[in-house]
Amino acid sequence: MNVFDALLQSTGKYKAGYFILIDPDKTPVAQLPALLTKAIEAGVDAFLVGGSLLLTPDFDGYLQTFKKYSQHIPVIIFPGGVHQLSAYADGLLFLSLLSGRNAHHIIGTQVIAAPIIHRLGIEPISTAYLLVESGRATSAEFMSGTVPLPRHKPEIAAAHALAASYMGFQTIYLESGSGADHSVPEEMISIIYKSVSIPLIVGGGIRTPEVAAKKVKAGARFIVTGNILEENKGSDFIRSFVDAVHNG
Ligand code: 1GP
Repeated sequence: MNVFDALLQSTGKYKAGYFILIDPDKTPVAQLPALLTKAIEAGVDAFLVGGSLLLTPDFDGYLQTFKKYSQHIPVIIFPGGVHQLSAYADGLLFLSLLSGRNAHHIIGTQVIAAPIIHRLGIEPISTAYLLVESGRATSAEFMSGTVPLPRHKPEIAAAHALAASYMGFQTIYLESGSGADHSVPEEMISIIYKSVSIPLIVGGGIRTPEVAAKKVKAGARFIVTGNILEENKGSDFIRSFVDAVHNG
């Protein structure tokens, strides 16, 4: 079974699955053993690895260490660009920035990446990436040079989600951006959830288990947090997120 289907199955007994995003530029390789052990003990469902810049050299080496400590938990690349590809992951989010109107980020980068992904033999998880306005400009917004979806226009977001579903994407990632002031509004998640049957990943600016649970109640199938766990939180903190996401 492929990685994404296996994840849907392994988290099927919960309301939603919980992913932790680890940015190699913020988490040095030496911190991985302790962080991953803690996260696995707490019950996370998958690790996402990537960042907007990736200044850390030797992405392969980073992922090799990652895989050494990730045990049975899937490691999925969340790439900020074609330089973030590696054979030492279980899969990658094959992102298309459908909320933007920059063809390079909708199909250009994907054409460059596809033959490399094929050669590396990692599983691409076709993902419609929808950036949502969240207060101050986020890295994803700035780096992609695109205008995010207006946060108070859920019907526009829902139209994008429907288009993504008709285009055959496996999943939709509703993204407020790393460290966002405001997370994706529940109203938007809920309208999209009612419009499409493909699973929704929701991330960006989620800082408490209570907020994570609200996203799950609104229809998120997977929750992603990044920044909050880079602040050296203990396993009890991670477990409180796991519980909130699993139980909604
Ligand atoms: C960013 O959705 C992820 O791409 C996670 O965001 O770092 O704000 O949790 P945070």
